[in-house]
Amino acid sequence: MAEPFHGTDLYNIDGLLSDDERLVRDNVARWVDDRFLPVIRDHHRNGTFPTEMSKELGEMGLLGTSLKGYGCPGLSAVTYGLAMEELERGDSGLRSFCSVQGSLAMYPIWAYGNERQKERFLPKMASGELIGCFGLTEPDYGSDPGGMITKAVKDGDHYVLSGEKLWITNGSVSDLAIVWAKVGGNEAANIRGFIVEKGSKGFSTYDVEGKFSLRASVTSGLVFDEVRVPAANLLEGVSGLKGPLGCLNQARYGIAWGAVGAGIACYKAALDYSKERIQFGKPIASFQLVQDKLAEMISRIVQAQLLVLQLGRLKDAGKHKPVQVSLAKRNNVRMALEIARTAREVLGANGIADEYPVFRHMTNLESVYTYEGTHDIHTLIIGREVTGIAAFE
Ligand code: TGC
Ligand code: FAD
Repeated sequence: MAEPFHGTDLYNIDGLLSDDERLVRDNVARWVDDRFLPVIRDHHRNGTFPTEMSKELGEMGLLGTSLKGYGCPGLSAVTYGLAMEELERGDSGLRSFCSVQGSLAMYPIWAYGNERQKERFLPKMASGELIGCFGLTEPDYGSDPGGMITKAVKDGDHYVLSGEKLWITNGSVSDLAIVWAKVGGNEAANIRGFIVEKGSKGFSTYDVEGKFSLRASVTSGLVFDEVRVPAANLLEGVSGLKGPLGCLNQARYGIAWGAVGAGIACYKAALDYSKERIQFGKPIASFQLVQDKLAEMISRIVQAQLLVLQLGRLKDAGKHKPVQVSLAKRNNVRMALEIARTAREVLGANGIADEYPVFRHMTNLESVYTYEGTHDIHTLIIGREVTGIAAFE
């Protein structure tokens, strides 16, 4: 069994981790190397995700990693982040699967649901027996989810749900969807969350075809044609946009770590390749221009690792703020995307072939740059924090 690659640790960041944190990270790293990397190329070519691996992910504690109780592992935020970094070293689609399950489908039940809902759904979701998705984005409302038009009308002991959600990760393979809809008027304050179960009459899904990015991830549309959802499936504990945004804080945190993994995969591919590829009679690694690229990549990775580690420590101490999550997501995803593009250049023509992971990561990262709040939306969140002036409209 190969040892996990730690060749980016120029700053002994390993020494800042506890034994338990390293243990979980190394176990996830081995699983990614032994179980996931051998199959990802075919899944990427075929546009499929190995959903059957969900139970293995559950056994490793990667579904709802930092949630406590109800069969969830209750591990630290840093441990969760390290695990996401290793998963995304495999593929952004793998980290997406776990982000959506843990942070966007389980978290709202855990944070806003009642005891009955938690006991009914969370243990089976933690084990990977039940899969969930998160329906916030609509065809006409992406960055501005407060404008959503999906609505839920109370009718006796049910709500009748009508509308459509688009770009929903895991949508068509999910047993349940967390769906955000307005009850009453058009104000964002009326947004409520519902657990919509697969098989509900009037609830259908379709898959987005022709994706060039996140090919090894299921992306779907959800259609609600007067779906009768039992009132018992309302998430009672929250109303307004802060419900879904609270979930996004968790998922964006995981992405900030995950992007480091994608960056490391591309850096390692470029480093290895540059030592083996001979041009003008020498390994290309001996040319100053190539070393400049490698030095830039490793510098950016170290900075990103230190950023998320400090964010994780703040989160574990209960002292982090959403704007810090925005800053880390924005910084680290751009870092990873730029590293992927540079690594592609170092690999020359081989950079566009799927024998190497670089182009796959590069195209994946285009989605990661856009979802969970686009790069520019996070710019505006930071801008609002530092100026006190919102520039969204
Ligand atoms: P704004 O006035 O700022 O806030 C409305 C209410 O929400 C509260 N709030 C937050 N609460 C928790 N966490 C946060 N990060 C929060 N940010 C704001 C706020 O306090 C307020 O509460 P209250 O009590 O006063 O009502 O809202 P706004 O309409 O101005 O919007 C702000 C904006 C643009 C930043 C927000 O809409 C936004 O973040 N837009 C981006 C949308 C987005 O990220 N969508 C992601 C969809 S899910 C996804 O992409 C999954 S990909 C999954 C994968 O495969 O990994
Ligand atoms: P738009 O909001 O239309 O933005 C288009 C461009 O305009 C962007 O560059 C944006 O930055 C810019 N822009 C928008 N508003 C402003 C502004 N005020 N100021 C300056 N620039 C602005 N959503 C879910 O709910 N659940 C999921 O599971 C999910 N999974 C996804 C998986 C994939 C593969 C992808 C690609 C998306 C997924 N999404 C999901 C949707 C994702 O969150 C949205 O794509 C994202 O929020 C952006 O919305 P949009 O695509 O409609 O872009």
